[in-house]
Amino acid sequence: MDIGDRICRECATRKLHFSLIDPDKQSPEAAGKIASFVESVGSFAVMVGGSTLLSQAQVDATVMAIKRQCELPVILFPSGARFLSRYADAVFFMSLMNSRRLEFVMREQVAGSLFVKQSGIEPISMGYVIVEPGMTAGRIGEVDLIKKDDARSAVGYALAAQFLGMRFFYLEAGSGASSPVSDEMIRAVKGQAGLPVFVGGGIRDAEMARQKAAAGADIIVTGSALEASSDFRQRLPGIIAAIGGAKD
Ligand code: 1GP
Repeated sequence: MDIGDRICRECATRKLHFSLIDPDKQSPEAAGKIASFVESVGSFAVMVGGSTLLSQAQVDATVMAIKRQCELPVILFPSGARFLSRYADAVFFMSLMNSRRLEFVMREQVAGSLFVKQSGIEPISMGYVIVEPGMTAGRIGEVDLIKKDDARSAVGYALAAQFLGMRFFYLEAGSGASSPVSDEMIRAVKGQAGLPVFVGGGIRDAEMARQKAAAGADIIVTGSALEASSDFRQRLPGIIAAIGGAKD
């Protein structure tokens, strides 16, 4: 079964946690150790990506180190075609739907599509939108941020993603956001759209993760805090347990 199918099947019955590792934030070896840790505490997949990557070689080295140290699916979360790695299992083939730049909406996808086909990594289609505060991803992606309280726009993007045939939808507040996407926005999106919803950006503890899952998030993504703080390593099992216990 391919990875997209596995995610769909699993998130039909339970909430999932994905760990985001940014190759720019630590050495490949350290990334491998983080991946081994997140696997041991029940994260479902490792996403690899970031807004400030330097080279494909940097992504390749990080993906290979992760693959050496853990057996979770490794899914690219790319900021551009030049950061794809043939060593990953899959790629979120996503459009940054609320960017003002055609590059991030469609041109980078066109530039990377033949590489994805020839390397055999599995493309998993996703509509990706950035909500206030947006952080680095919002700035670099030249995004017309969705206002925090504008659930109606978020619903519009989610339905557009669904009608365009995308498989997943991602509500992103930006890595390191001071506050995550609101419960109201998640509830509104899940109330209207029929596709699994990722929520990430600024989710730092078990209670926040539980609330987002209870509001309807199917998949919770955490990233930067994991890289920066060993304290978070102690908290990650609690976050994963809280997501697992959450009810919509
Ligand atoms: C960023 O949503 C992810 O794309 C993760 O955000 O680094 O704040 O956990 P954090």
